Amino acid sequence: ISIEKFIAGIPKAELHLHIEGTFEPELMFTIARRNNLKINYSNVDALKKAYRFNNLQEFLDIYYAGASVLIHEQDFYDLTWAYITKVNEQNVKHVEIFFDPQTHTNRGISFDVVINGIQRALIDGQRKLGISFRLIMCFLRHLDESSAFKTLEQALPYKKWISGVGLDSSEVGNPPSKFQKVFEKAIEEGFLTVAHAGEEGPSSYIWEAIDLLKVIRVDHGNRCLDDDILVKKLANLQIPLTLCPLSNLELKVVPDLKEHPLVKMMERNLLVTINSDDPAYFGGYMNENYLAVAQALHLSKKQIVQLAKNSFEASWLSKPEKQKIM
Ligand code: ES4
Ligand code: ZN
Repeated sequence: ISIEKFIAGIPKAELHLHIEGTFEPELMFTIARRNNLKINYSNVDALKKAYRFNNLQEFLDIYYAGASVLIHEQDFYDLTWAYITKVNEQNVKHVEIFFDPQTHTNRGISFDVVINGIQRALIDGQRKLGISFRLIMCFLRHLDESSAFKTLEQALPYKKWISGVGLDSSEVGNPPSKFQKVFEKAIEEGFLTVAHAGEEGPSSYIWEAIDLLKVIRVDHGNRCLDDDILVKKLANLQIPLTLCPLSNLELKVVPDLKEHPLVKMMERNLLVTINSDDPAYFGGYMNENYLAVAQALHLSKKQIVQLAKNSFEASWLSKPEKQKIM
């Protein structure tokens, strides 16, 4: 059995996925046209050619521009449903997805429109395809604390749909400490917490995410290997890291997948998982991410199975739900 088929056959969970990052160029043009909006590129091929990034910020500029054609609830439904059908083909059984409300509310789209479209597609995915899900609301860290507080207020009526809050966007210069009070309030309101940390930022940002934001999972966390005490803490507490190999390659977080820290992390007993981050922009969904690291790092079948097991272990499914799937 080929490594491709082996990976495709294993049930997997996706824990680090920005729904706005699943916006495929073809769907982007379709939705732009029906909303009478112009895209800065003349066609799908021209748009795809722009997907070459030297760092996180160059990607974010294009990602926010792409998301700006999403206007109606049906647009958010179509975006999410396209992702769900894609993961269904890849034997992904459970997804925990991020959405960025401020990307939309800042251009006049109401919070309700965004969450209603996403939630309805997730419910359909559960009913029709048996894919379970959690929804995580991310604050944009390049915006200020008061904007994050306002977003948290808007989320309160939807508490039963939102399992947790996260932190994404431009990392360097926007440390977790900037959002300590917002996360404190979110925890009081019953949300779980995660944060992007140590993608481009230093290992001290991972410490802040754990100590100040009380995160129970770290998104990326690549830079933790710079700090031996931090590695021991993450391993002892089995705080999961949601790694995104093709994202790291495309954003030049690693120069080559052969340099990816995944195996070093496994050797240090860290609970690491493989995820796709923004698959429409980085050239691969879950199976492509697994395959790319399996080939670059010569992973054994045992290691691949371990990574898939980790994805359920690190998920927010309840114990009985985990036992049913794993
Ligand atoms: C993101 Cl790869 C990445 N890093 C930080 N913020 C993000 N938002 C969407 N993708
Ligand atoms: Zn991310």
